[in-house]
Amino acid sequence: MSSSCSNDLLIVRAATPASANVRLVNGNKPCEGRVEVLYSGQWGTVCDDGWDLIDANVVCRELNCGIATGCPHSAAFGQGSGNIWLDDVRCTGRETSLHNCASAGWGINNCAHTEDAGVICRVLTLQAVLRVSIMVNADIDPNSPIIQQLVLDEVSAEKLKYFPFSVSHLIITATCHF
Ligand SMILES: [Ca+2]
Ligand SMILES: [Ca+2]
Repeated sequence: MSSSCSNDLLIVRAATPASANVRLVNGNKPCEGRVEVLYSGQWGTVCDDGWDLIDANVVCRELNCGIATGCPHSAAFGQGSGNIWLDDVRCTGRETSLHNCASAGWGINNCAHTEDAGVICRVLTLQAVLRVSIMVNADIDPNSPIIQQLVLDEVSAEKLKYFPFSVSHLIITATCHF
């Protein structure tokens, strides 16, 4: 009367730092490095005075890089050059951008580049398994790319919005009945 099949589809969403205003330089991985902020059209560094995990966490979140596990001081990721834009940074942790955190003021500092601040972020990953059931006519191959894409589109649009965190790997088990 009925038969079924299952397809395992894998969606990989790589964490890619994306922000116009802050960047991480000279890290070994994409989500770590010396913190640089863009202000007045120029990139500059952040002084490590008062630089802590709360501040680093704001940067990690702004970059879609998960949570901060480190806030290294003393130019751990090398010394920058040019402006030292921020000093005595005092984020509350609720800011959506480092630009919104309290500090001594743009360009006001008593620092040298030997004190450049860094961050180490850890990308939160979730392995989510969604079981999707679809109905197809017997003359349609449920393994065809078109059907698989339809399932993916449906899941991407309707289901992913319920995940409040970034999904790095999504395994869809599509069960097909016909
Ligand atoms: Ca601080
Ligand atoms: Ca200072």
